Amino acid sequence: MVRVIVVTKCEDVPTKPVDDKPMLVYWNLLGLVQFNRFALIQADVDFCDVRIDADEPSCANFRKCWMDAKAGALQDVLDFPNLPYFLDGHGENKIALTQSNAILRHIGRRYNLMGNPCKEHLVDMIVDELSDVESNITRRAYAHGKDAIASWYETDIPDVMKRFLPMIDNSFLTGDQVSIADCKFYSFLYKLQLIEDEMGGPKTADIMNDTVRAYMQRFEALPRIKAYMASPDYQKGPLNNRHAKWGG
Ligand SMILES: N[C@@H](CCC(=O)N[C@@H](CS)C(=O)NCC(=O)O)C(=O)O
Repeated sequence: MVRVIVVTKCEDVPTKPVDDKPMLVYWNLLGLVQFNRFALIQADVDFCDVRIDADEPSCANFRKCWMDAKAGALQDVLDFPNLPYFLDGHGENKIALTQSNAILRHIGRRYNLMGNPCKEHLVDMIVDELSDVESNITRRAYAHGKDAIASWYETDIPDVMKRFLPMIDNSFLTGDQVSIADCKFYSFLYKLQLIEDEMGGPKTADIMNDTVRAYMQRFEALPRIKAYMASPDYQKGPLNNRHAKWGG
């Protein structure tokens, strides 16, 4: 079960779990958090999905709510204050984590979402590989905009997908069991789909092909993911903050 909380005031940025529920905190967007939300949902964790509203880029308070909390109360809570962050437990059992992949791995280990135990090394590798690839989208979205993303998509993505395709033929990435790598990969494919839609449909031969579509449907058909996606708690966008040149 998920409880969504939208935060607009610095003092509401969480410094500890509320009602003993784990808290996943990020901007009010998908960016580096959608895959962590999927992982918590698939693991059936009762958690708070805290979304900090950055406000309008033109306003004096833009991102201020977060920046004030980061410079203030969170200094003693997080070793490396950043977004996203994840809080769970108290006292000796306290977890306070930043780095989206560290959070994802923590969820994977704690809630048995690492897939087949013989393939955990592949899960680790895929998660980091996807971060490298996705950083191309983020960088271009904030610094350049739509055309730069479209041309990167056309030149680089066919080769990226060629490497993933053999892994997803009739299965999840590392076999029959879904893992955190699938949460991250689905969220990556979701971004590719947005890019294609933005480009007015597929311009590059066969990236979102039958195998990819079947894989996405396999993930979407997981009962908890399916129920989540049909609920008002599921966030479809935006991808980026409002000051981005694309996806904001
Ligand atoms: N490598 C970090 C990157 C974190 C990051 O760049 N966070 C951005 C949002 S995508 C942010 O706005 N952080 C808040 C800050 O820099 O104060 C991760 O994967 O979590």
